[in-house]
Amino acid sequence: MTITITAFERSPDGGKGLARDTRVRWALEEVGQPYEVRLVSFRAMKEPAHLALHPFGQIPTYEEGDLALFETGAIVFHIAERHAGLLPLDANARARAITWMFAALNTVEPPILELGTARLLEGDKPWHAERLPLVEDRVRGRLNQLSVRLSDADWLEGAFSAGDLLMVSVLLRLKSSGILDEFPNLAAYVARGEARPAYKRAFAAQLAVNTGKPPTG
Ligand code: GTB
Repeated sequence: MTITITAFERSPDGGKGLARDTRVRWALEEVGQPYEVRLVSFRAMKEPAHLALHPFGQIPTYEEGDLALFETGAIVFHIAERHAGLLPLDANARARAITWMFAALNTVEPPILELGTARLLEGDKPWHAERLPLVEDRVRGRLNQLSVRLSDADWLEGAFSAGDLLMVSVLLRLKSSGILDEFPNLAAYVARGEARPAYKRAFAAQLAVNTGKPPTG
């Protein structure tokens, strides 16, 4: 059955791979599932046809036969459940990998998103200079805890899993901030994720959309 996802017709990041379709592309590449992409404009995302797929008018969505999903966590989980390669077979190891998926989205991503909001949308506010260091320190606090737990391991729970896929995707958003480099083991962890052939294919595919040039390599 054909898998179709949605992505920005033109991503505000110009192809840096930070929009959330990249996570879904990456998961599909890891498990070797071909997929099609329907590109949507910001206006189309708020129209009834797209709202029927995604109640919040966002990307990405995932369609496969009768099934339509939204929320990257749910989509990556669905892909990982249906195809080998993203979740361990051992029941306890699988539960721990799933725990890391939730941790990435519920515990690590929120302060990172808050930092993005503070930087991008609050720069003109009179309290911006006072608030920004507080928000940055909240991110540092989380990264410090994650860094301690990862220690010198390659991945969070044994072999690479959907938990790592989401955690690396979340941390990638920090690359331009310099904060990630304060935690060398996390910077190396993210680099390991980016070096995976499946990530490279996913990144190239979204870049091609945003540059109008076909993927190379
Ligand atoms: N919780 C949802 C999920 O995980 O799927 C969040 C989905 C979401 O935020 N989608 C964004 C969207 O559709 C795109 S990814 N926004 C349009 C809207 O809400 O109207 C967020 C995103 C956008 C842009 C950049 N960027 O340019 O760097 C990075 C991330």
